[in-house]
Amino acid sequence: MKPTQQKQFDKTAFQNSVKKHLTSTYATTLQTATSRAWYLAMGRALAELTTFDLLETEHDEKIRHAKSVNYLSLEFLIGRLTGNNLISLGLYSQVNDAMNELGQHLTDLLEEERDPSLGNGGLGRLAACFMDSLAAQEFPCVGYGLHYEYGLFKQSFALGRQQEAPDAWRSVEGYPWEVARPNLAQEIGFYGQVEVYQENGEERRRWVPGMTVKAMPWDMPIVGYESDTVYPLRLWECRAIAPFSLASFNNGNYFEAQHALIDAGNITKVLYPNDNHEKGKTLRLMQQYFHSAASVRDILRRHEEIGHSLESLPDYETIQLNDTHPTIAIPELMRILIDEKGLSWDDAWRISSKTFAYTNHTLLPEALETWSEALLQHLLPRHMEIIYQINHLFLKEVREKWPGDVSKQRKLSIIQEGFHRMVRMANLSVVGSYAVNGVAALHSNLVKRDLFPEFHELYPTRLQNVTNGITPRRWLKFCNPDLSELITSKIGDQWPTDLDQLEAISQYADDPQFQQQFMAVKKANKQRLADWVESNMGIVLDTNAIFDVQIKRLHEYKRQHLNMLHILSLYHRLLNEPDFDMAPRVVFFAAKAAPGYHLAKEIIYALNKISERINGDPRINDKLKVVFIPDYRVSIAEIIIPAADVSEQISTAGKEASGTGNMKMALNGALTIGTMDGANVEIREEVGDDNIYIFGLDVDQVEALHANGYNPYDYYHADPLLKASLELLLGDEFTPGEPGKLRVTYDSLLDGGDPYLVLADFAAYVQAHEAMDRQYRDQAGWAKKAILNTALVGKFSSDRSIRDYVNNIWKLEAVKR
Ligand code: 26W
Repeated sequence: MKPTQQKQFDKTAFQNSVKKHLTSTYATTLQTATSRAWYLAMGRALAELTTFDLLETEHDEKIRHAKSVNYLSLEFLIGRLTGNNLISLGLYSQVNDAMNELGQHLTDLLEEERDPSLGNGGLGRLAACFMDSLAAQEFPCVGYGLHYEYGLFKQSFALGRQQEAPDAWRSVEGYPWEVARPNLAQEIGFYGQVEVYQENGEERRRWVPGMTVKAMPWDMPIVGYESDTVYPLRLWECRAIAPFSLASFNNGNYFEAQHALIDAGNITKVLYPNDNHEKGKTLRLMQQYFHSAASVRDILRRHEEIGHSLESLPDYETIQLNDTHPTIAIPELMRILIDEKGLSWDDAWRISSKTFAYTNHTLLPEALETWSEALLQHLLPRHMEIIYQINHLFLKEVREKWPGDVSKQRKLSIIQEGFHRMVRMANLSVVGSYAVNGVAALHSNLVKRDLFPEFHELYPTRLQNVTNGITPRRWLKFCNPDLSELITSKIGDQWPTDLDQLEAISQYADDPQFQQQFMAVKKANKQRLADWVESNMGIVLDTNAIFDVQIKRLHEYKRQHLNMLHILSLYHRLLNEPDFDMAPRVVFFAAKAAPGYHLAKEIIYALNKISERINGDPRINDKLKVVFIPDYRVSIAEIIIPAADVSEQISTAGKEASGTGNMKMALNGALTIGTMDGANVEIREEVGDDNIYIFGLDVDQVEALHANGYNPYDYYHADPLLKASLELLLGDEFTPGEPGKLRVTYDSLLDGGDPYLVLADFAAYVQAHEAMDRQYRDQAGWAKKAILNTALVGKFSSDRSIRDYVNNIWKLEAVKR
């Protein structure tokens, strides 16, 4: 608990601060201020408290001299901060009262905050949960990311098709929680050439950039739950160097080729919206280097400011690479140590290779980053030299291990040979890191078996597993206050920092009164979601129906189209089988598609069209509804997740590294229907086979089916329900008067070869849903399973994930202030 902070809260001073910000920061009056102005002023007043603690934490001698983790990520999908920070500060009810006295409703003000959507999906949200767990457990840390002017695009639908609009999350007023740190700004170079010169009879090299920009840090406060510790999430913004470099202007460099065309302000203008698909764009590589270079310099500044030697860097700082996006930090640190600090190659490599660790988040080949050697050479000429040298020394090791085996060298080389030579960032990450981890047990095993088998032979202790987790503060305590209260009434209030305690709830799983209370909470959460849907989309829902939820990025491997086929099968049976009965069901989707991912956008279109038709079809008697919620983001997830009865986790086995939405919904009492993929495997281990609906091919069966030559038509011809469901996509059932408008999805599943085996898993999926449908009609039995899901998923707290990193990889200690 945080008695000091609570005692220190001075209501009158706080209210005065809010009023002062209203007038002097936002130039309005108490009488005329809008809700938005009240929210902003309240945010600034609260941020004053956290900025104070941020600086106290930064200057704390114990923390300065302890080992820290630096979490480098191009994405931090933090979501709204105000409500969450109020809970962490332990000030929710006091601020609620203080604002009430000013005539404002806290819940309304919280709705005024725009989500900072500075991430695409799982990887970015994981980074945000990890920051929360680091601060909560008081592990010294800094998150390093980018201060995008525009986050992930806003999604809307026009005639069922996805439209993208820029996401100006800071609006014109700026974001109240961020604080500029101009004293910590850095200069970052690009382009130019490498100069060779002599010093003390030795040949040395230095990079002379052709273009220099400024990295301006903004700190977001990460407030430790019920502690005074506030660690920074430091986001770099790119600015032109003012006014501009006169020297380079004069010698003609300034307007050299494309350098001048790329305005410095472009570098952090917008988050790339690709998820699991790498595009090789120059500006993206510039973002990556800009982020890595600014962060590495800041880490070295902190290290050297307290007087530590460079040799001791790995004893005080560890750098976690969130996928390969920040991997250029490895050659950047090498370059600084050798060229700027004068260390030998061997000394620099010893330091660097004990400092970096790398997390792999995906096995999809199209997501593994490679950069063109020519592009790297042009943009970062000195880094390219260093990569060659790393590769040269590494290939020597490979030759010693496998003498004469050229194929091994070709496969493991950091440089991929060919007409266009490419730099493989994953290989560079493995070679340059002291630890590499996957994000769920199954995934980590596949990393060893399929992705990096030779690396695993070469470095048998390097590859590890850390199963992902989610923060129970945001994903239960904050988003589901009624369930949190019910839990606390039974087992006390310590579970948010020790989620394994939830297991004690399982003793009530058979208790009719508790079952009834648990389901009443679920019902209220379903009503909250139904109200949102009615007022924002005009669709009326029955909260007695099964709320069946699939919320995640739109991707073929996640198989939203398998879910679509299930909906089509239900629709077909409702219309054609007089005896068919089903519990009423609402199927929810929320998903953004990468703007250039054509098939994903067609699937969204098809789902919207299907929804329109089914929801308005009187023949099916409201038995089935389909709701595609637009603009999926953290704040809407906070409404959907507590309301889910069924959690759809139906990726092709072997494709979803972990998933984290699966954990969030199970924690909030949803039953999972899922494949043996990612963390589903471990969720099943925890909740038990009776409390989860596992179906379909496993990894080995998927592999065997592909090896034997998969033909989707075999399934199409053999299964009349599948055939009928698919054929609904061909006519004009959902696009009246315009037949064939949904055939892109149909074609991908048949002539397109169905690469993710949707047809092969269809029958098993339908069966699993039938079993759930039967179970739902026995509400007591359902309640028991739902309760056991909440009770038995304590393992998936990100506090546990962070402790795994701390104990097995980072080796650092908590520091209490
Ligand atoms: C360069 C293009 C690109 C962009 C993003 C490639 C890859 C990514 C991410 C690694 C994709 C991603 O978010 N992966 C997800 O990471 C989560 C956190 O570990 C996992 O839970 C998800 O299973 C995984 O898909």
